[in-house]
Amino acid sequence: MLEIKSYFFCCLLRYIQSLMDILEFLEKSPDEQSVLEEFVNALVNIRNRHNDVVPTMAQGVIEYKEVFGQDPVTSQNIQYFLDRFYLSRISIRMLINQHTLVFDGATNPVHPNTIGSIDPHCQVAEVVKDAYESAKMLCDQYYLSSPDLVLQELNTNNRNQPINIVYVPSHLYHMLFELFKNAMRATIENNKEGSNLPPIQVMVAIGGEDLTIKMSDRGGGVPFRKMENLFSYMYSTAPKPQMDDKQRAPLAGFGYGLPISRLYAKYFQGDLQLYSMEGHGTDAVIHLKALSTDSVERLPVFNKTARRNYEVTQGADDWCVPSREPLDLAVFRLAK
Ligand code: W6P
Repeated sequence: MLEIKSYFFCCLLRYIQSLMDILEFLEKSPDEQSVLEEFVNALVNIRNRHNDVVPTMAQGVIEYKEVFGQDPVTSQNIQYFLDRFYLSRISIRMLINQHTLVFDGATNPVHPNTIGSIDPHCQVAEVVKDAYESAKMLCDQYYLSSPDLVLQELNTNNRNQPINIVYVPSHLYHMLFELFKNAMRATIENNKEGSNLPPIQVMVAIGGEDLTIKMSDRGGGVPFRKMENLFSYMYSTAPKPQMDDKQRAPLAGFGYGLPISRLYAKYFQGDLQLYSMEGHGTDAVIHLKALSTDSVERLPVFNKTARRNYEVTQGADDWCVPSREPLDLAVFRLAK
């Protein structure tokens, strides 16, 4: 038990340290240049201190499972806590990044028009291509082939203009990279013998309210019963596979890529959803706000409702026949 808690306590101690680092500045004058520089250094220090929070928490969940096993109630509680915890983390790190970049004074030579990490004209298709190329590189390394990309843009608002929105390109890249890795792995695993891999199709559309990105693969899909697990912190963590060769890291399949990508989408009032047709393939859809006035920060608050979520122990399921592995499949697997 002590060992399990140590991962979480380790994180907690670091948050206390960071709070104390910040409180130091209460007595200092923001008008002094040296204090401003010190503050930026403190922020950089804090950011680095918390770099590995996600893998550390994941390790805690893995060890919890080894001792107590996994059950739907615990899974739901962990889901509730980590979704809110990681959304807060996305927010505070965005704020730190923004401060350090803006107070650094230098413009980004590659993207001179960005304001901190925000691009007022983020060209969505360009980010799609970048994320595709990075995932393709990993895929080629691991599988020695990769599916093509078919990218289509529908700008009904402004014909012939590349679709662009005010957004944080690194967030969009993070989501797309994660989706591409999953789509590529499914495509290859489902077309083992075939030399003609079906391409991954991406459609970008913008309307009056929404910007939507749909990524379709023909990777055979995921059974409906298992869809929820793709976003589960408890069910999607497995011990890190032993990698003898760093060059051949598996493409996806462990870690928190999908749930955290969904949080990035939700952070600016969007969402990320998966629709699958088992036997065919999967559509991953990122919904974002087209208008910057709608893209406001979405943050968890700690109020009575939140407190109740931590206090009340969930009752038993009130539906008969719990969803489980189909029996014949389980028997089939044992027979194999
Ligand atoms: C799959 C599973 C998945 C997750 C996320 C994105 C695409 C896909 N395709 O088969």
